[in-house]
Amino acid sequence: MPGSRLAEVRLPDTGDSEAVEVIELCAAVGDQLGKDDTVVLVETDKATLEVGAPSAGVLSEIKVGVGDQVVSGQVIALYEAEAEAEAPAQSPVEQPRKAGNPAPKRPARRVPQPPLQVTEHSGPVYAGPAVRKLARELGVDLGKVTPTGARGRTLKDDVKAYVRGRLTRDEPAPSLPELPKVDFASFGPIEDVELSRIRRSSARNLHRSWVNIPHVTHFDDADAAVLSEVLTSSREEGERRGVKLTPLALIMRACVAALQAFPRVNASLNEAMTHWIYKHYWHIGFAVDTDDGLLVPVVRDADQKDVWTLAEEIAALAEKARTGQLAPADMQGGTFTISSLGRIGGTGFTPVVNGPQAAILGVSRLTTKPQWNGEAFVPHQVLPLGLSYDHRVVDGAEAGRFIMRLCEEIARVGLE
Ligand code: CAO
Repeated sequence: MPGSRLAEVRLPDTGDSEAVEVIELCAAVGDQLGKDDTVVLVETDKATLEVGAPSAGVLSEIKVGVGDQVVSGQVIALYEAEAEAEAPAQSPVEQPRKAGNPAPKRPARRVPQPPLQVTEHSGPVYAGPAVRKLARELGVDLGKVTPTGARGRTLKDDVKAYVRGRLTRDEPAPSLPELPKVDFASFGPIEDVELSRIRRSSARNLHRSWVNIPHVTHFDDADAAVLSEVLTSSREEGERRGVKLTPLALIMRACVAALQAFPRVNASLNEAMTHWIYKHYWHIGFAVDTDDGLLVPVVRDADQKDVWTLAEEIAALAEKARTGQLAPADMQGGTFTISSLGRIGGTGFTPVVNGPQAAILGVSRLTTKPQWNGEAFVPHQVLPLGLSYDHRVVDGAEAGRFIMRLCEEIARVGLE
């Protein structure tokens, strides 16, 4: 192409130290690309990323195929960049695509994604090379493994779960009875709506946590008089700072103090269940309710931030979650999670632990309850809490002490 030059499309920093898988080729050689038009889709554990052309041009070579594992910085494709475009070496920021939303404009031609292998056992097996390598090493027939990945893909965890199941076959099998299949349409009109990627991913994560983690939930009410007072008295300062203080920032601050006093609640069990991994950092995740499902961004180093900074970061991350802008790194490394349904309502609930974390705090609506003061019932403002924890990591008594401490921290929370 006269006046053009060969430029590269590289995989940007995915925030993942491991390779990620190419799940779709969205353009073909010869296609005219606009700036940021998607060339391939890659999938990390948490999100799907579109890798786009940094500038307009004509695609001349795609260096990867569906199922390939690629790493940050790797050249994905080459294209003849148009002369007027000042093309940087790589697209500056790749945003995860909000599931359910249409992809940005891209060339009409799409390369179909074939099944990677067909086995004689149970139909097509969709699995990447790393999964296949693991299966080969362990002598596992992938056709016998139940896939739990998006669109029926077999994941490494599925292979490991299959092997674990085989090894413990002589012991009482943790087999799950299947729910009955019901022909709903035979009882009345139905609508069949596909789940968004986020919903499918959170369904898998919740199921994995639920079946792997022995959950116990401990309930208590924290005295919320001071917390309410702080929220009211901080309004003016919040307006000055341009930050709205919500209960979550104060609760997060209190959680960090309690977690520091009870390090096991911030720990995880290793895979072999022989060691506790104590984390000397306090990265706190919080559940965000979005139109496309549940997302859990993480406030890093929450122990080093005052409540105003926490409030600012919570608001920014929640906004990113709701607009489909969270990067994988925003959702990684959490050591404890808070699920706050306070603004919605409810008197209590049992959140599901975000494994391999040890515990999750469910926060319900601030309310006023009668409390006996020795002579009479007096109104008492409380914040209802439900701490679900992995009973393999945290003992019941320890969880009880943790939540007592958390209640004390909430009862004296301040603006420091
Ligand atoms: N009790 C009473 N009111 C509460 C409250 C509580 N426990 N928590 C928050 N509120 C109030 C705030 O004070 C604020 O009130 P005003 O508008 O009158 O000032 C209002 O609710 C809105 O707060 P918010 O939601 O904007 O801010 P937040 O920091 O408390 O929460 C976030 C942020 C992202 C956690 C929340 O918006 C959200 O998405 N929650 C849903 C989480 C969820 O889906 N969990 C279920 C997961 S399954 O385990």
